[in-house]
Amino acid sequence: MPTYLEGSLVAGDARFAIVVSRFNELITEPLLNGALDTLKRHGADLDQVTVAWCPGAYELPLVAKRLAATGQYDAVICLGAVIRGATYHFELVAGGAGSGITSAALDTGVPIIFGVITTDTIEQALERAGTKAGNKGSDAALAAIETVNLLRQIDAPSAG
Ligand code: INI
Repeated sequence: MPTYLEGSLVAGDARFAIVVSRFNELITEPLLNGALDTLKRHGADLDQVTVAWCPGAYELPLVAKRLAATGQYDAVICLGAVIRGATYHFELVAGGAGSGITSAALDTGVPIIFGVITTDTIEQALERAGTKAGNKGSDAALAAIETVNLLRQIDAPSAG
């Protein structure tokens, strides 16, 4: 019989930071609201949540890594929107955010969640920011809670 490890979706006492980019704020503000709402509905104390605004998606990894390195957070959620139609250097910004977030998480051992929308058009981005295709900020918050609890399970199998 295998041993299954699964993180619950109960936030409990976990401490979260959110880094959100100002670029495309029309999209990123609803992502932030979705993330906060989901954290709250899963039991997190919003008074313990830190929100850091950064200029653009390209800056997300550094700010997230710095927050993770403080040791004050169990997970850091990165929220941004990179839209190809408006970005000639789309691959550079989106790729930099993605690879930087991966490195930051692996370097610090703290879950750093990729809640960055990458789309061709602003309409597609809006669909993923609380309209017909859900809210990627909310999805990112769920991923943060689940990953924190999964890591706790690995570290101490009776927890999380
Ligand atoms: N930043 C974004 O978050 N999304 C974008 O679509 C975008 N565009 O279009 O360029 C963008 N650029 C800014 C970038 O993230 C940095 O803030 C900037 O290059 C300074 O380092």
